[in-house]
Amino acid sequence: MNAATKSSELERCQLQPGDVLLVTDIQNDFLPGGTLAVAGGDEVVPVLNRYIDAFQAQGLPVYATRDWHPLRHCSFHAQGGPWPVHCVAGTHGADFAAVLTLPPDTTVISKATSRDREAYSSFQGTNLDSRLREAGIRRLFIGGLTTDYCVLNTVRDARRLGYDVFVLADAIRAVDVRPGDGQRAEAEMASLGARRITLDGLAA
Ligand code: VGL
Ligand code: ZN
Repeated sequence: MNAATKSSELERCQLQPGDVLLVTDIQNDFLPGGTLAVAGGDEVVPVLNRYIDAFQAQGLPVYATRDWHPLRHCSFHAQGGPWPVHCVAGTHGADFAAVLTLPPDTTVISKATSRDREAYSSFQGTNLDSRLREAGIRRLFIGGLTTDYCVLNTVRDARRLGYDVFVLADAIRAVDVRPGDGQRAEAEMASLGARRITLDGLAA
């Protein structure tokens, strides 16, 4: 158990209609062996599979986001950006991890698809908000990669847009470019009113 999940502020919660699971960027390039591997990124996959089972068991929807960059995306080193080449659309590195058990009816949201624009939030430049509204979604359960970029920025937008947010504290990992970035991101999300749960906190 990592330091984050030891926090006392974990909640319990019962899944209900209007809930959605948002599986964030579980793509080969963010996992060990990938070009932008996140430490422990593989550890969240079996946990997310259990969240997927829990949502499926209740007939609740699962959405999966993916970083989906064109070649020469502005975020890549050769273009002056902060990152190595990663998650180029249509490549193996951009594929969802094979061990992730996404349901066949998963809604896939691709982000950061324009060459000259970075988008860490899954709401930015996508139709995620309208998809969720059309589906009557009120509460967003978000896990995946990375705590300090996509998860953080998606939670910021979700709270601004009025969604209730639960961060899956046992199913996120940070890039931690600067040590402590992941911890600071978790603190900011909590300050924005995002609640934290773990698998144990999901009532059957
Ligand atoms: C992300 C780094 C680079 C993310 C995307 O989705 O968290 N992080 N590109
Ligand atoms: Zn990216």
